[in-house]
Amino acid sequence: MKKLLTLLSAALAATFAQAADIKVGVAEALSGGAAQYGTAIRNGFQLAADEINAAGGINGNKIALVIEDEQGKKEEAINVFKKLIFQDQVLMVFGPTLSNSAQAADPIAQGAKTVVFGTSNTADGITSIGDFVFRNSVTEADVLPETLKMAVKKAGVKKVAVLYGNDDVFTKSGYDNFKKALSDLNIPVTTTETFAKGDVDFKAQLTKIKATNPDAIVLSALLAEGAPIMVQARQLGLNVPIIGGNGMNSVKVFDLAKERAEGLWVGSPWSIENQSEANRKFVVAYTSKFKTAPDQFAAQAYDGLYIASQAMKKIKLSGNIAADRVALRNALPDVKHNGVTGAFQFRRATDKAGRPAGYDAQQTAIVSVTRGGKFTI
Ligand code: 1QQ
Repeated sequence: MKKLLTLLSAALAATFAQAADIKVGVAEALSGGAAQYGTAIRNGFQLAADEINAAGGINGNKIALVIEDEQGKKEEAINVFKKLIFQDQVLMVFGPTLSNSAQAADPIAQGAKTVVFGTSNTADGITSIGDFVFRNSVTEADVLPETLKMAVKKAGVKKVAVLYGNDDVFTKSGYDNFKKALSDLNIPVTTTETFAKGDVDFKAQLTKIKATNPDAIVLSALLAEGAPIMVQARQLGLNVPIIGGNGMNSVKVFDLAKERAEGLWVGSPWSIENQSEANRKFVVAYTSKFKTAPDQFAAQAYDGLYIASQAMKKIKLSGNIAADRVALRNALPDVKHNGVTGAFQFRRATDKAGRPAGYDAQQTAIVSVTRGGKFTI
């Protein structure tokens, strides 16, 4: 009898311990080309979850990350979102890594009245999907004009060639925003060339670009194509600055393009050189846990979980998942956070008809350029 009681109480304790865990879905690209970003993002969430849990969790409840690999593919992102939301019954979902996948999968979360929080989606239109869609990644529309202005000023750029991927939501949106910013700054475009996902040889486009003698190349690409583009440009003697978007803003560019990654201009709120106490602590903790330096993708994810956890602390979890999901959505917009990416708050986005929709990041970007194998400001 005593044995039975002990067993029973152990089982009950396990049940309650589990019930008290707050399940948070993480759907990121952990394999394929986009894993260059997704791995750092997952690490950022893990570090933040460990810290938050060690400090008492969410009013005593632990955050339990449910991590899934969406492979950087639209279809997989949809599958993984369905699993996390309907099967695992997570409180909210972080991800997916690419805007291309977010555009396909976020409507699943919106339809299920579940917060979806992107920490790396920067294309136009993602938060237009609906009022459960949030992001703390600063959009291309906000960052690219700043990057361009700084590169123009510091590198004396008068005319540029444009190169972009025309089959991805993010690279196309980057192109649209570069085009607008170039026209606002009255900078002539010598030629506009395109490529597609999976391309490996960019010499035809780069040869055309070289013939137009630009002062810089404006590049909207993900790393898988962007890094070989930098290598091949330099091989062809095109040593002009390259002005990139969020896709090029990762230390992985040095692994992939080595010394040919020099002269790359990018913008983001986070810099490894930011000496704030929060950031110094983050860089040390991340490096010791993962044996590699963080990048802005890790930093955005880390801040993203802290932002969400503030909203979680404000709501009284009822155990009714539908009610808890709505309560979280309602608590999130007011969160302000001073994290490793600096001061953060949300800004309301609108849908295509101009009606209030989801929430974008309101943050300022820091522009940096690669020199000596580092992003420098
Ligand atoms: C997007 C991006 C990519 C660079 C994310 C990794 O910004 O797809 O929106």
